[in-house]
Amino acid sequence: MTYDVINPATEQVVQTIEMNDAESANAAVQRAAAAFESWRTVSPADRARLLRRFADAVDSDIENLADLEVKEAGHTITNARGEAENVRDVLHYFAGAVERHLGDQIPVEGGIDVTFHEPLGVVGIIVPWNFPMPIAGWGFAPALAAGNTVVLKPAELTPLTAVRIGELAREAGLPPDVLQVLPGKGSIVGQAFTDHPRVAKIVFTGSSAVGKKILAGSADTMKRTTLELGGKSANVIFHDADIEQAAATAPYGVFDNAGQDCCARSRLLVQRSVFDEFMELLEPAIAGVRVCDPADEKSEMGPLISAEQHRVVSSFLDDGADVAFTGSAPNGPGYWFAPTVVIAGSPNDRIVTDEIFGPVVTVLPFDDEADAIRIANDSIYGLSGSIWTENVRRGLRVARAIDSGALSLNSHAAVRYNTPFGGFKQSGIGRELGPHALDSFTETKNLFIATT
Ligand code: TXE
Repeated sequence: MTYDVINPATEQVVQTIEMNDAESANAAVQRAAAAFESWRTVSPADRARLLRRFADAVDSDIENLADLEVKEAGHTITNARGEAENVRDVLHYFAGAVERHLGDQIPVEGGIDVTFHEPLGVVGIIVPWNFPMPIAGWGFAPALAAGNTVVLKPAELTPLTAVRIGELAREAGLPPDVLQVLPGKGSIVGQAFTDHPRVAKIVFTGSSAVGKKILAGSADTMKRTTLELGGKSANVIFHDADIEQAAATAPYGVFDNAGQDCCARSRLLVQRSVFDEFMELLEPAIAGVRVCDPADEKSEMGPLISAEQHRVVSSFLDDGADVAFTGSAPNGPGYWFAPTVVIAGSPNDRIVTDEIFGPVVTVLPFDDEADAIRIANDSIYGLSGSIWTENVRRGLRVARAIDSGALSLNSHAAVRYNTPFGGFKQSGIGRELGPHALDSFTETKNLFIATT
């Protein structure tokens, strides 16, 4: 079976790719299980050396990878370069981390007690289309560093960068079958990973619906899971914020990657006393977002990923949404959608509660700090969010009170390879990245050694 990868900015076919079936997915898992037996015995220092060579190979291919990301995902060229660099950096980070992943020596009676971090085995990584390169790297870099082997399924819409990264791994000298990239359908290849008894862990980023399916499907063989799912994060603007900066940056907190970002601050909470002032500043900021050909160095926002995603995002405005203002976007071809600001009606409206995954932000006024915290937490999700205030005490108080995994104060930057990332509530289970990520790719083994 083949699949046409479409450029979302032009609607032209970029490449036709061969899809794996369940049989080839199962065979790949068996090969990965065989490769694990030798990869687990490679010393951490030698694994680190190979991962650094892999990072160097990615580094020499950044322009090519970025070009593929622009074509298959519609990312702006500047973002796409940053995403390829992120794969390089995350490989270096976990190459460095694995030799510092220390066990414990615990005082006990009658002997010595020590702990080891043992690799899990085969890790299945299922990647979405919104950030194909970094999300793949956040899974395979710690998994490989810890001594696991990996089977990785990119999203149907965006397999090209993953396939190229798999080639770079081999060119850099990673042993065969240690990292296998298998384009295919979620319901076939992704499902095969979940069903296969030799897969020890699934790392999944995608919709909450599929995440729940994977969690249920993993129960039978007790697979470990890391799930990074949807979000409906809040950007909270207090009256004592730097209002100009908060308004100038608000578009980038939600419209990055055309809003197809699980961290998108798609609920804009503005204190009533500064509401009008803020909205007056927001309108020109939204108008200023440069939505154009993502290959253009000046582009700040590309198209949506597909005609289907365009239909889904448009449907949120079909229910009579109160649109305050919009930015601009090119006409077709391409799945373009102008940045759109909507004033919230009822807190139960779909546009307020559901992840839209497009460039639509809903504005909600609030009265005081308690009200802001209540609204921010009124969601089944808890992934990201921003708080804007010049009052440090307030900022810290509110940050502790919001049930969310990756917050920022007076900033929208919340995701870094060296800090933990993941969600509260239905935004997922577990944390990726940061100093503790290797824990979730290993089992702790305790050994007691008798001395008497
Ligand atoms: O996601 P899916 P879709 C949200 C976002 C978006 C919606 C739908 O709201 O509009 O989900 O996107 C694989 N077993 N997010 O349909 O289906 C699939 O092939 C195993 C948020 O693209 O969850 C792909 O590789 N795998 C999110 C991956 O799962 C299966 C990012 C994600 O696809 C499978 C993406 C199955 N049964 C979408 N079915 C985020 N957290 O950033 C599908 N897949």
